[in-house]
Amino acid sequence: MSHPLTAPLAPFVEALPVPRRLVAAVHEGRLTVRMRPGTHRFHRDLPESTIWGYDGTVPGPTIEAERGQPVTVEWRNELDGPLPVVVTVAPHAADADGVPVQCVPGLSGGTADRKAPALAGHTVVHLHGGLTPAVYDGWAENLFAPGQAAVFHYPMHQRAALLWYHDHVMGVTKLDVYAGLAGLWIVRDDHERGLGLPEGPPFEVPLLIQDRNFDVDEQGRLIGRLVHKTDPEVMEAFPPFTVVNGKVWPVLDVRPATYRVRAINGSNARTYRLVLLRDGAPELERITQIGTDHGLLRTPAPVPADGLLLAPAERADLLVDFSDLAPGSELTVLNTAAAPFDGTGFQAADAESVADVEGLLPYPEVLRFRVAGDAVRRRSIPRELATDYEPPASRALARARRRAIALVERELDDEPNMLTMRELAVAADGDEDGRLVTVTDGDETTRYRVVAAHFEDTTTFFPVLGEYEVWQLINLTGDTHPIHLHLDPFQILARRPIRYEIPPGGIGDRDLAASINLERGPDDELNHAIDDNERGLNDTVRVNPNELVEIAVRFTTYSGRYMYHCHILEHEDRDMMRPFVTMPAALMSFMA
Ligand SMILES: [Cu+2]
Repeated sequence: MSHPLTAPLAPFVEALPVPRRLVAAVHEGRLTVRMRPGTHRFHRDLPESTIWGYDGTVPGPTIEAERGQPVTVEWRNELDGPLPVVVTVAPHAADADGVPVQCVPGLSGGTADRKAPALAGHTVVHLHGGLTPAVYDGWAENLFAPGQAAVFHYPMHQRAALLWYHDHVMGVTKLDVYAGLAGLWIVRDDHERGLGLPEGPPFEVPLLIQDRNFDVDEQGRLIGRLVHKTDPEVMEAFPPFTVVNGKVWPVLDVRPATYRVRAINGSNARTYRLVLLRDGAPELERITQIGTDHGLLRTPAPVPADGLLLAPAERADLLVDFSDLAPGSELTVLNTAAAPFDGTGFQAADAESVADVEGLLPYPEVLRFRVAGDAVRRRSIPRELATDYEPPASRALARARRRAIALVERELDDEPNMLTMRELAVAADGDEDGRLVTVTDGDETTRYRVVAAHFEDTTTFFPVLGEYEVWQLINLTGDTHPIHLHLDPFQILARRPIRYEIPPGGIGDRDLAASINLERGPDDELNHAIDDNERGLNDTVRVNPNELVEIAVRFTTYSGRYMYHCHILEHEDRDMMRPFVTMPAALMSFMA
C-alpha cells in the first residue's frame, strides 16, 4: 500500500554540481588529497551540513589518470572528530501514522548512538576497481589516524574506466562513506580516445548517486545534520533523499546533443533502477550503454526494458541522445527499485506511480535534464567498442579451479543480523557428520563443508596468478547482494535459479546445513538472466535471491592479500567480507 508523502524539499531547482577535476598529468602524477571536515549544502533549502570529505568536499575531487602513467597520492588524514553523522536505531520500524521511519527525517524516537561520536577519524582509502599492489589497496585494518598520512602508488596499468575511491575502515565504512568520504577516479586511454567519445565537460557528465537523510529541529524543520538511521526490522540505512554529486534532486541543462553519462551508485545499501521519462512516458531508447565497471563493452547494449539497474558500487558508461529535442524539453530520471532490493521487476511505463513508502521509496526522483541552447551535431555510436577481451574460452574454464561461497543471513536476538560469506570446500568421502551443504545439479550432487565464515577466519582462497578461476556465489538470503572482488575484474558466466532448504537451526555461527537444487522454485518469478549490459568486465555483480551466480576471474599482476565482500556497506561492516591471497604459481608448491 502506498502513502504519498509531501516532499519537504523542492525537486529540480538546483544545478547538478560537477566535482572539481584533478588531472594527474597536470601535477606530474603526484597528488595530495586531504581528508578534512567541511561544510556542504545538500539543497538550497537546507542549512549547511558538516561533512568529512576528500579535500573537504562532497564528493571529493574527480581524479583523472592516464593508462600506463602511474599516480602517487599522498592521502593526508586531517580529520578531527567527532564523526559528523548522528547514528541511531529507531525503536519502531514505522511511526504513529504507519509510515516506515526510514522514509522520514529525524531520529524517529531513536537515541543518538554514543559510540559513534567517539570515532576519531581513523581512515584507510581504497581505490575501487584499481589494479593496485596489495600494500596500496587499502586493507580495512591498516588504518591511519588524524595527523598521519599514507602515500599510495597506483600503477594505472589498466583499461580506461570509471573507478571510485572511498573509505574502507573495518566496521565503520558505512559511517565514513556516509559522512562524505567518496570521490570518482577516471582512467583514460588512447583506444577509448580513438572512438571519439565525449571527454570532460560539458558533454561527459559523471553522476555519483547516493541517498542521505537529515535531522530535524523541535519544530520538525529539516536541519542539515546527517542522520544514519536503521530500525529493528531493516538493518541497512535507506534514506529518503537521493543526492547526485552532492545535491538532492538536481537539474542539468543540456544542449540538444549526445551526452556521455558515467553513473555510479555510491549509496550504502540502496539499489537504483533508473528510468528516463518525458511527459510521463519512458524513453529508455535514448540511452545506449557502452561500458560497465571496468570500461568499454565489446559492443553497445540497450539498457534492460525495466530500466538500468545499479546496485551499490556498480557503474554504467552511457550515451544519452538529446539531439532531437527542442529547447525547453524536460526529461526526468526516476528510480523504480524498492528497498531492500530483491530483484523484483517494475514496468518502466508505471514509473510515475512508483512512490511507495512500504518499499522505502517515498521519493523516486533522481535527476532532471532540461534541454536548452543550440543543437550540436549528433554523434554516431561506434558499433565496435572494446577489442581487448573476449568471453573466457571453455578450454580455459574446464581446467579452472572452482570455488563456492554461500551468502547467509544469521538472525540474532537483540542485535542486527550477521551477514556472512560461507566459503565451502568439497567434503571428504566418508565425511557424514550432519552439517553439510549439498548442491544438486541434475543427477549430480556435490557435498560441501564450511571452511570459513568470518572475516578473521583462516584464509582458504589462494588464487594462482594468471589462471582462470570459477567462483559460484550462492544466495541463501531474501535480498540481492552486490558482491565485489578487489583487484582484477571478472566476467559473469551464468545466473541460475536455485531452490533450497535450510533445516531449523541450520545456520550456525560457523557451520551451515542446506540442500540446494539447481532448479527454479515454484514461486520464483525472477528471470535469472544475464542482461546484455552485464556482458563486460565487472568488479561487482548482483546476486539475487534464489540464485547462483557463476563468475570467471583471473588475477594477473599483483600478489598479496586482498578482500572480496558484499558492497552493501551495512553488510560488509557486519562480516559479509573475506580475504583472499593471490600467489605466483612457482610459490604455491612451497606453501606449507
Ligand atoms: Cu549484502
